[in-house]
Amino acid sequence: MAKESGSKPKTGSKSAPKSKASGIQDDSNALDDGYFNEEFDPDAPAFSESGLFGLPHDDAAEKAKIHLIPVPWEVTTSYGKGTGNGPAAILRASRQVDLFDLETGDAWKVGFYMDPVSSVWKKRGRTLKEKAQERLEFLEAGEESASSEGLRAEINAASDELNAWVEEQATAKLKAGKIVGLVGGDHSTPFGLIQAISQHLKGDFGILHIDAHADLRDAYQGYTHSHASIMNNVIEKIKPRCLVQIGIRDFCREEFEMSEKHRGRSGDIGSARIVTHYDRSIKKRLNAGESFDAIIKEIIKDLPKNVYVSFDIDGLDPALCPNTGTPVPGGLSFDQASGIFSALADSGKKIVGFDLNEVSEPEPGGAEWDANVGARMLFKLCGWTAVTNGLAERRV
Ligand SMILES: [Mn+2]
Repeated sequence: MAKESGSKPKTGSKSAPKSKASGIQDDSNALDDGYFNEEFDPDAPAFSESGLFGLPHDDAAEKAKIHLIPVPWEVTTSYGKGTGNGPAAILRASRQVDLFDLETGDAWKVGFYMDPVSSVWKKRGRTLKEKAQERLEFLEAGEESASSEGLRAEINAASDELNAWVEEQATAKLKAGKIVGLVGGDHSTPFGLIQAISQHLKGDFGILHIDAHADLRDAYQGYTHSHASIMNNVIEKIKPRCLVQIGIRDFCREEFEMSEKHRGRSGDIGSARIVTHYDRSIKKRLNAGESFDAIIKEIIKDLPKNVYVSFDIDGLDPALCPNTGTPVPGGLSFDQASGIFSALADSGKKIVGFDLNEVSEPEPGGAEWDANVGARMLFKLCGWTAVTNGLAERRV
């Protein structure tokens, strides 16, 4: 049963959770480093002011193994809006998520912690979004003018600053031995995190990119760090060992050609720079009777052991994210997407970091469906990250 936020937690009604009837070795000592005291009841309703997933936040920053950086930024989004408040919406919705998971068991015990949302970046993002809107009006009226060019330069400079800030936050956490994820915001936000992880691993990692869009544009509307250019920037400036894309169904010729140009031979680890698996190609194989599990198993063979997951929620069926910035028909089901993470675990790969982006806040008075799905996907990402790093035991 789902938990209700706002009700009083039943602290002290049970002792600390023990490793339960999972048929696996009791590893509760390995997981319990004191983050969760005896008062914490994982099955009780969450506090309305509690941390991510209703976990307590006293000492959480220090003790939790998985740290998330919220980035309330959507300056370059072009169509819908609301992803700037994604982190706050996900935090609220996350308190409804039950902690015990059929697949990852009690992985939550390693601690999943999200930093407070930066009010400085939130305010700055909001101001710049208005300026981007102003520039769009200039562009729609005709040519780029001196004043619209000034706005473009200002936004590009701010994006560089944001990337530097994210990189600095992430590097500090990596040095403190944390595993780092990021919650957007639009899809431009994880650049600094990917940069930090690349430096931490000396470039030895590949990217698994789940998205409706290829995000391979060489700048979009004049913005170097546009949400539509993230993977182009990552390929050109960070140079991971490879980029494997899943769910792609909305892209332009330039992006198609970039993918073709960089395509390596499938299965040849190291030479495969970009391998794009179009949604249509996967659906055709499913329609012809292949299993999703078999297809995914083959797809992830192109990835090296260290995998960074970049997850745009619009990679899912838009029924699961109707308010995202740029929804596209088609896409993955929730179970297919989380099945990709279990497939990574099956194949002995390690999730070295991740981002979840483009989750939208609810419309005023509307349901928080997008954030609910986003929070549950984030929980799966955190859980499988703990498992693939050997911090928690999977149940099945
Ligand atoms: Mn997208």
